[in-house]
Amino acid sequence: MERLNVRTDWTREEIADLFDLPFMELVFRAAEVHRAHHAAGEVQLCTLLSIKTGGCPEDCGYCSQSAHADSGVQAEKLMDADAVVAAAAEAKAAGSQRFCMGAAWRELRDRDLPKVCDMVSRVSAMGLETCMTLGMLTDEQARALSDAGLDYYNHNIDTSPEHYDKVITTRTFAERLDTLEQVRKAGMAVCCGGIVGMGESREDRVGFLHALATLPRHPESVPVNALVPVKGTVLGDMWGEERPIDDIEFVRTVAVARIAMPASMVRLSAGRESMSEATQALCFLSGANSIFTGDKLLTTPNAGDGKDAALFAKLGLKPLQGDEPARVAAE
Ligand code: SAM
Ligand code: DTB
Ligand code: SF4
Repeated sequence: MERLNVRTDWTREEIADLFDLPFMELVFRAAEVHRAHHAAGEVQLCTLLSIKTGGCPEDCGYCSQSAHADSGVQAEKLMDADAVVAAAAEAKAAGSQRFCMGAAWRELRDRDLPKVCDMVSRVSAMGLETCMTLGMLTDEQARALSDAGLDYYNHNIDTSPEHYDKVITTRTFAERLDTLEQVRKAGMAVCCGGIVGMGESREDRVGFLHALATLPRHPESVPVNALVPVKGTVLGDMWGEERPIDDIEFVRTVAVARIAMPASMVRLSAGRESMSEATQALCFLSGANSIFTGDKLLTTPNAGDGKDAALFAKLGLKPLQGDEPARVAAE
């Protein structure tokens, strides 16, 4: 077992072999790795806020906020910092430990930098772990966000290098890796994951987790999203209400992520709303230890605090009580 052994030299075959394990064996091993590195009964609560919604020039085939989609999501301006701080206070009062702010941008513009830095420093001063996802960053922008106190930057690779071009054409896989490097250089922790259920193959899910687990340093936070099909997006229209992945294969993906990246937080992200309690329980058993709470993600509905509190009570889970947010030394 990979107890206390964080490796970045995984081969694709090793990742594929994990996926191929009998399901019970895979879940058992993932649970063992999880217990060796984390408090198994604790799950981090995160709140997500869309600080700038819609009108994005990118063509990500899953996204309701792409200007290429016909999803009905209206383009809005960047929110006022006061309104963001008020939403963060509500999130904290509801028990959230982490506050994630997302903007529908291809890249951050310098003219918006002071405003987003103001949001970061004020939310951070409330004792919340902070994360932002604003698209591509220059190295100066990454440094400014880090100096403002941003703990994590989210930038997903989304899928395998091979499947990537079938989902997004306006930004390359290599550009995603460049942005992650800027984030690392500026000393912020990395939040990086992707989406399953976009019509990718098992081999693509292997390639996706292999790409993450062989980064020079594992992302401290790994969101695993299940596609939320949105009408008017390429993928939403292709798959309708039905996700082309079954629950057991989704749990396998979470379990392999846990084994391959033992020390990372694995976030059961978008898609929980349409997941049974039993499937979510299997994800927690397999090492998922973070969720988005509240009744909305960025533009789509989420399970909601009431449902989550009931699920936690049923499963005997407790919200993670974090200490200091994870900061990493600049490289
Ligand atoms: N615009 C920024 C960017 O993409 O870099 C940040 C916001 S973007 C909405 C963040 C991530 O949310 C995407 O990379 C994708 O993994 C996930 N996401 C977006 N729409 C989704 C959907 N319909 N279902 C599941 N995950 C989704
Ligand atoms: C991530 O990987 N998932 C979150 C967060 N990072 C920004 C976003 C999920 C978005 C789901 C679709 C929506 O609500 O628009
Ligand atoms: Fe834009 Fe991000 Fe949506 Fe892609 S995922 S269209 S970059 S908001």
